[in-house]
Amino acid sequence: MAWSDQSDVDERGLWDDYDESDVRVRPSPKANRPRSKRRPAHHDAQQAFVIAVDRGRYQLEVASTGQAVTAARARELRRKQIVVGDRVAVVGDLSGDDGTLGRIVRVEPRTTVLRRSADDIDSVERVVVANADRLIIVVAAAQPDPSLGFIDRCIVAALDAGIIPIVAVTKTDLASAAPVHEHLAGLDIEVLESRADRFASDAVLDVALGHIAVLIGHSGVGKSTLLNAVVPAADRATGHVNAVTGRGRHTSSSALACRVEAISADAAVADSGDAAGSSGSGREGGSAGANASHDDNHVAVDAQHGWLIDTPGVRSFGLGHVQADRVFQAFPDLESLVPIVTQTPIGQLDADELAAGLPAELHQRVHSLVRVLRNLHDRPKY
Ligand SMILES: Nc1nc2c(ncn2[C@@H]2O[C@H](COP(=O)(O)OP(=O)(O)O)[C@@H](O)[C@H]2O)c(=O)[nH]1
Ligand SMILES: [Mg+2]
Repeated sequence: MAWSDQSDVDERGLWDDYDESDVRVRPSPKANRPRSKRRPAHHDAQQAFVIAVDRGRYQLEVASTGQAVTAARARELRRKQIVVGDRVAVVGDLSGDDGTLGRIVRVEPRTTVLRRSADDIDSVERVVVANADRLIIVVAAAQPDPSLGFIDRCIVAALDAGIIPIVAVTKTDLASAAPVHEHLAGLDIEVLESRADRFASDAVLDVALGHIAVLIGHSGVGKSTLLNAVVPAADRATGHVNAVTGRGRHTSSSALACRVEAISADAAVADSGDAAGSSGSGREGGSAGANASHDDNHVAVDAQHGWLIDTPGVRSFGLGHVQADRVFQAFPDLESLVPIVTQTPIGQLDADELAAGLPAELHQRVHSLVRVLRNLHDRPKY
C-alpha cells in the first residue's frame, strides 16, 4: 500500500545514517524518563552571600538589599557543595519574612577554597570556607598553650590557597605572646595580640574591612570571643562548646559570617541611638536593611565593608595537596635555596648548613622554612 511504502522509505531515509553505536542505553529505566535539558536561565536571580549553613538550609544576605533570607538549594545544583563565603544566585521569596524560603540556583566560581583535612569523624577533606582572602590564625598565649606546629600548617594552607595569613594571640592577660612572636620572627606575618581587658577588635576589624577574613584555630582559643568584640550584634556563643547561630546545637562543621563595617560618623550616631547599645567597632549588617553601598555584583566587600567568619574548632588542615615547592611562596627571599632543598630528602635538611652561605638576617627564616617543610613531610596530627 502506498502509505506503507511511503512510510518505509521515510523510515529508511531517517535511520540509514544510524547504527548501534548511536543507541544510548541508560542503566536505570527510572532515569529514562524524557527530561528537558534546558534549565531556566533565572534572569531574575539575585546575588547573595552565604553566611551560615545548617541542615540543608542556607542563611544568605542578599547583595542588593542587605536582607537576610533563608534558602534551600535547587535540585539542578545536584550535589554541589555550598559553604559559608560562597557567592550564589537566589530566586524566590527574598522578603526574609518568617516561613519564606528562597532557592539557590547557582554557585558562582570561587576565588579561594579553604579545606580542612579528614579527621576521626570524617574521612574526606571538606571545604570550610569559600572566597576568603585573609586567614586569622588564632592561638591562645595560654589555656590552651599555643600550638606552634598548627600555626605553621595554617600558614602553609593559607599561602597555598592564595590567602594572606595573620596570627592573633589571645589571652595575653594570662601569659606572654613572646614565644609566638619568636616563632614567627623569620616570617613576614602580622601578629596581633588580644586580652580580656583589651580585645584586638580594632586590629581585627582592620584586617577584615575590604576582605573576607576567617578566624581559625583550636576550640577554646577565643575565636568567638574575638568575633563578639568586633561584632557585638553577632552574640556568638562562647565557652567550651561551640554553639552555632545561637541555637545551642553543637556542630563540628558550621561557620558563621558576620558583616563588618568601618566605624563612620554615621555608624557612631546610629550606634549611640541604638537601645542595644553596641558600642563596638563593627556592626552586623544583616539587620541593617537596604544599604546604598550594597551592589549587585560585589557582595558588599569594599574599603568600608567586609566579612568576618567564625569557624568551629578546626584541628588540622589538609596539606596533602600542597606541594613542597609551593611553600617557597612564603619565602621568596630564599629562592636561591630551591634547588638544594628540593633535591635533598627532607629528613636530611640541615638548617644551619643551609643558612651558612646566607646573610645573618636570613638565618631565622631558613630555620622557619625547614620547620615548615618538615611539618609538611611528617603530617602530624594536631
Ligand atoms: N583570660 C582570657 N580568656 C579569654 C580570652 N578570650 C577568650 N577567653 C575565654 O576563653 C574561652 C573560650 O573562648 P571562645 O571564644 O568560646 O573560644 P573558641 O572556641 O575559639 O570560639 C571562654 O571562656 C572565653 O571567655 C582572653 O583574651 N583572656
Ligand atoms: Mg567558638
